[in-house]
Amino acid sequence: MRIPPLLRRPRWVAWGISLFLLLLTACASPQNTFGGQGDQARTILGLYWLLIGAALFVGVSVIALLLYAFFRFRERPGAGEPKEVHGNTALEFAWFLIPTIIVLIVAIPSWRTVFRFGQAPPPNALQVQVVGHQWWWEFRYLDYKGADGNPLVSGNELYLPVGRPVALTLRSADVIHSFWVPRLAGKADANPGVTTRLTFTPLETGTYYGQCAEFCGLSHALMRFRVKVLPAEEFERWVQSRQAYTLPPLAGEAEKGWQVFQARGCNACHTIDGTNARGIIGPNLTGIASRDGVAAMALPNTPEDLARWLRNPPAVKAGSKMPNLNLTDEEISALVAFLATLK
Ligand code: HEC
Ligand SMILES: [Cu+2]
Repeated sequence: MRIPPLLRRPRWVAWGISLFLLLLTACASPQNTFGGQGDQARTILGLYWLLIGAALFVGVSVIALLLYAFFRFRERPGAGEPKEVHGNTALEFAWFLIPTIIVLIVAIPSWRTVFRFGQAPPPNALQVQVVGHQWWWEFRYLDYKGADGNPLVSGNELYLPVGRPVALTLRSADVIHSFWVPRLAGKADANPGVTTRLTFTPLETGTYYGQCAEFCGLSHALMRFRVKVLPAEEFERWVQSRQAYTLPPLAGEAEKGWQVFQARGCNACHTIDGTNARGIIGPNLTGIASRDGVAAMALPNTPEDLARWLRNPPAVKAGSKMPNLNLTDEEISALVAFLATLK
């Protein structure tokens, strides 16, 4: 068998294979629009395949007809002048009708999807208010009141029960942000002064990665979050534990850290449920120890990274609204020990 010329160059083959493998790595990404673990993401994915199908059909047919015309009607010796034609009613009718049908096949389901997800949320939907901040996310569970009578709040991690529709109302405390969890739903802008809505149903339990999808300043790329979709009972347990939250018994370093927390004014900006720390400038720190990351997932949640954050926040996230508080090493390690108790 003859080997095609391209395959006779091993280096090219190696490049081709590496490029293909590189493309494949994109498939495993946690922020993948091909996941479809939410009803909205799944429906949009269906539309996507329909569109790709229609585009492939058009592309392949046009190229095939073109190739046919090239070879069928190419100049042949002694064939003389080609025949001139003036219009062909059947052909013209066909190339009006076929594209119209294709446009309708694509447009009708798209239209229906837009209207389906634009409807008012069902009455059993969980109501959560999402507030975008430079550069972190606040989630307020309007259906559940904490011990102080205000809605429960979580920072940078949204907890949802699986299979129940969730009605998000979004706004921003400063500039325009965009809430996006590719595996669950489409994007929704969070604007200052205007409320937008996003309703979807998470279909599978798991941890889903989200990301601000609208440029919102220096640390926009570090404005990430996670959605934890839990079995219904586990979600209820989370709500109950949050409603009854109090500081665990503190001793040693952790006890000292709680003193530093109050003395250094952390409580002016941060809330810890069940304590006198009621600040609302920064994320609610209740349960920070069980979070996947710190500073809107800019860093993993390890003692070393937490210490790095506390030592100089703007060095981790340019422009951070948490200032460098010039904490001493002792203060930092006491704070890290204290924060580790907030499960
Ligand atoms: C002037 C207000 C302010 C003060 C004071 C402040 N913080 Fe913050 N803090 C913030 C803001 C705003 C963020 C969010 C920054 C970001 O992610 O961009 C933050 C983030 C954090 C985070 C990460 C939270 C998360 O959800 O990932 C921790 C932990 C934290 N602060 C601890 C502290 C401690 C401990 C102190 C006291 C030594 C303190 N902060 C003092 C405003 C403040
Ligand atoms: Cu943003």
